[in-house]
Amino acid sequence: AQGMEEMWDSSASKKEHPNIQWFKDAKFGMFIHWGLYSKLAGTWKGKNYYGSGEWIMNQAKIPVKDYRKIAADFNPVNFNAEEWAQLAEDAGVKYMVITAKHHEGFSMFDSKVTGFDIMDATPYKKDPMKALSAAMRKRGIRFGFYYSQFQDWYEPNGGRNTWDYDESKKDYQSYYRQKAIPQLKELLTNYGPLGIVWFDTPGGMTKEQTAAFVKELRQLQPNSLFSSRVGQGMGDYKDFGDSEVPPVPIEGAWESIYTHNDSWGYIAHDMNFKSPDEIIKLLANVASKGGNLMLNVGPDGSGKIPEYSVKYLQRAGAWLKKNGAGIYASTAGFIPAQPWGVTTAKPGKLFLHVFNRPLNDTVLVPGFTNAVSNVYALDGAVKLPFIKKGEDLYINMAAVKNVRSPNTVLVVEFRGTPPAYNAGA
Ligand code: H79
Repeated sequence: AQGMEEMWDSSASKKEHPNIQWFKDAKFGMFIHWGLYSKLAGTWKGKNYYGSGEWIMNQAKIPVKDYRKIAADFNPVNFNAEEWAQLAEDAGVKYMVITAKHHEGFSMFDSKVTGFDIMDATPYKKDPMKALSAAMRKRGIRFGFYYSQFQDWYEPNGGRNTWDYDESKKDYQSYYRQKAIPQLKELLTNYGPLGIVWFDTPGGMTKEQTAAFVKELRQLQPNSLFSSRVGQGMGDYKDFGDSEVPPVPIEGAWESIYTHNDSWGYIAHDMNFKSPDEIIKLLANVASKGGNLMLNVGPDGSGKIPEYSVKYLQRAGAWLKKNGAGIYASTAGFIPAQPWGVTTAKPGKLFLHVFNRPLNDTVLVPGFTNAVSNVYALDGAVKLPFIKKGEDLYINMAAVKNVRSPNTVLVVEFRGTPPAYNAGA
C-alpha cells in the first residue's frame, strides 16, 4: 500500500519510520480537544470543576445514563471547518490532531460501530471530521486523530469507569474487538491519508496484543505515524508527559504537548491563556531541545474556538512568518540555554533565540569553537558586528530596532563541524 515495499514494524526495529522526516521538520502542531464535555464547559449540576474539562464525567462521577443525554442537546452550529483550518494556517502549524473519541467514549465522527456518535445521538447529524480533514488537506497541513484506545467510560468493557461498572468484571479484549479496533479502522479508512494517529493512556493489552493491534491498523495506512502512547514501547515518535519539556536535547522524533490555558477540554471559567509571547518562547524552547510543540485549543460546545486562542495563535503565527527559518526544520541547538535565551541549529547555522535582550546589547555565546563568517538578525536581515575572544563569541545587536520582540532571532553562520552540546557550558 502507498508504495511501501514492506510494512513498517515499530516493535521489531529501532529504525525510524520511513515517513518520519516531515514530523521532525514540522516543529509546531495544533491539538484540539472537542467532545460532549465541551458543552458542559466545566460545570455539572451547578458545581464548577477545575483541572481538565474532558475529565468531568469522571470527576463528577456522572452515570452513563445521564451523560448520554448531553448528546441530545449537542448541536455545534458554530463549527466552521474552514475557519479552524484557516486558524491553523495563520498560526503556522504544520499538523493538527483532534479528538475523534476521548475517554468519555463519545464519537465525534460518523461511526457505524455505535449509536453514541455525533450522527446518531445529536441533533447536529453531520460529521465535522469529514469537513475538517478536507479543509486541512486543501491547505496542505497534515491531519490526524486522537483516539482513546483503552479508557472508554461509556462502554461496560471499556477502561476505567468504576462508578457505573465493576472493573474486575470487564473484558477489555471484547471492548477492543467490538469498538476500539473497528472505530480506528473507520478513522483510517474514511478521512483520507492521516499524518498521525494519536493514542493515549494505554491499558488492557499485553506487549504481544499491542503489537498485533498496531500491525492490524498499520495495514490501512502504512505512512501514518503512531504516537508512543499506543503503549508497550511502540509507536513512531516519543511523547513526553502532558506539559513537559525535557531539560536537555533528545535525539530522535519527539513531541511536547501543552494546552493553551490549563485545561484540554473547554472550561468556561479557565482564563489562564498563555500570551503570544509565552507561546513563541515555549515553541523556541521545545525546538532548542530538538522536538515539536503540539499546542492544544478547546473549542466550546457550539463549535467556537475561544477568542483568546484565536487572537494569540494568530499573533504567534505572525512572529513565525518572519522568524520561522529559526524554527521549522531546525534541530536542537548545540549551545545550551543562556541567560538571554536558547539556540536551534541547521547545517552551518546557529540560531540565537534572544528572549531577554541584554541592556548593553551585547550577546555572549560561550563555547563557540567554530570560525564565524557572518551574523545577522532574521527579521529584516540586519547584519550585526561580532568579535571572537577565544571560544567566546560577542555579538552587538544594537542595530536591531524592534526592542519589543519576545524573541529576536540572530543567525550565526559558521564553518566546520559544530561543537558537541555541553550542558555545563
Ligand atoms: O487528553 C488529555 C488528558 O485528558 C489525557 N491526556 C491529555 C492529552 C490524560 N489522560 N489521563 N491523564 C491525562 C492523566 C490523568 C490526570 C488526572 Fe485529573 C489527575 C485525572 C484526575 C486527576 C486532570 C486533573 C484531570 C482531572 C484532574
